[in-house]
Amino acid sequence: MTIKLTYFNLRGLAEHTRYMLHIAGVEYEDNRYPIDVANGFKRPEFDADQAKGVFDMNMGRIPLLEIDGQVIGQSRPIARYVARKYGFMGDNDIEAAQVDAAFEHVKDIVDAYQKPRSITDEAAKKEAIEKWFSTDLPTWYGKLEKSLALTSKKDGCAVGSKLSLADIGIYYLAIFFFDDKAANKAAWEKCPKMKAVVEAVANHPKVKEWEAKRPDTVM
Ligand SMILES: N[C@@H](CCC(=O)N[C@@H](CS)C(=O)NCC(=O)O)C(=O)O
Repeated sequence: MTIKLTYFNLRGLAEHTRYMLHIAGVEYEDNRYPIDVANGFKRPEFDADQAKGVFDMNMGRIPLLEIDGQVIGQSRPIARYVARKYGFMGDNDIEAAQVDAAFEHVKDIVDAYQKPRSITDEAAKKEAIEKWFSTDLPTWYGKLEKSLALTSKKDGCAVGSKLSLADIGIYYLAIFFFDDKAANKAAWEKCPKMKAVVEAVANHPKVKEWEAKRPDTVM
């Protein structure tokens, strides 16, 4: 089987999948389009292929996953496909749905952050972002914590008793997603279940190996 994951040379929307493929020891082509983030996100090679229709299956966008020439679009269906195929969806159908739900909880938090982030007035934005990290995010994490208490069967696992896509999603949110990493950490460190998940993923030997090996990118 040949597997090719296409995205920019960024973590972005492909990294959950890259973590799982690396942890599972799957051989795949990690195809990365160059992108110059510092200069207005220029990506001439991507633009040329987009114009040629290379990404038409995915409405002109990436990531794309190709398995023996068959193409899947959309980052979350790609992540779920890989999670199902390589054992990151829990131990049964209920756990699979719970993993999926926890992955959506994380997305809800990410989506909620877009509101303060997109305020155009600079002073109002600063105030809203301060409130986000001091009040809103701790509230979200408190809710996530209560949910994990009901789905986790082992310390360090969001759902059931094995590493899942939910753990990868929570870890990514805790470590890489927010610009203000210190304020984010101050919030999740107060949530023991979430903290245990973050630490379990961070200390996974294959996660450490991937983070040491992967290209160093700004996002
Ligand atoms: N909902 C899609 C969004 C995909 C998306 O917006 N990809 C961006 C890169 S992060 C893209 O390819 N944009 C096309 C462009 O910039 O022209 C997903 O999660 O995969």
